[in-house]
Amino acid sequence: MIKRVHHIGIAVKNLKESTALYEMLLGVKAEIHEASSQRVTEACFKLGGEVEIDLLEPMGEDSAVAKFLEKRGEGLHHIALEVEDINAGLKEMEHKGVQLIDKEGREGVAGQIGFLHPKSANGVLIELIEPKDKKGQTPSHARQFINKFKSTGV
Ligand code: CMX
Repeated sequence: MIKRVHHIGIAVKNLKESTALYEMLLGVKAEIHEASSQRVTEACFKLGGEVEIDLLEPMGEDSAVAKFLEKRGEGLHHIALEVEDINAGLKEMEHKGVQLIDKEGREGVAGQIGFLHPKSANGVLIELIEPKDKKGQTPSHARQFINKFKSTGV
């Protein structure tokens, strides 16, 4: 059900300085996005089309990343794992007894996302993501529609 590591999120205090540092370290230019739903500005490094590294600077002092920086300082914030269908992925985790932060997927910059609680994963925050740029695949809302028709025998 888990397809691959989609991205790794790193919390930083100063996005401008950290972006310059990681552009030097990784040898690629970052794309900058404002993810207001997650209350972060992020610098996204696409590495050869595979795993991405995202630097996250908080928007606002009471945001999740601001609280993280205050408690733990800069460093690994979350690991994002790609799934085919966000709601099916979250449901499967719940059936396995994993504590969820999100019961259903919500809109993120790169697709539908949902978080598992770090208490259920040895202190690591895990994000499930159903990317929106899956080429040649049916989006989950369309799959749900198709499955509904199949189940009614139409
Ligand atoms: N990784 C590991 N542990 C984390 C964590 C993280 N990213 N964030 C918080 N924690 C830990 C805290 O250190 C704390 O541990 P202790 O109880 O041992 O002290 C515990 O979780 C509770 O933390 P808190 O500061 O009291 O914060 P809350 O309980 O209010 O919230 C969490 C914690 C994980 C539920 C919340 O941060 C959350 O909902 N996160 C998901 C959304 C998110 O992080 N969005 C940011 C951007 C993501 C993106 O851009 O993709």
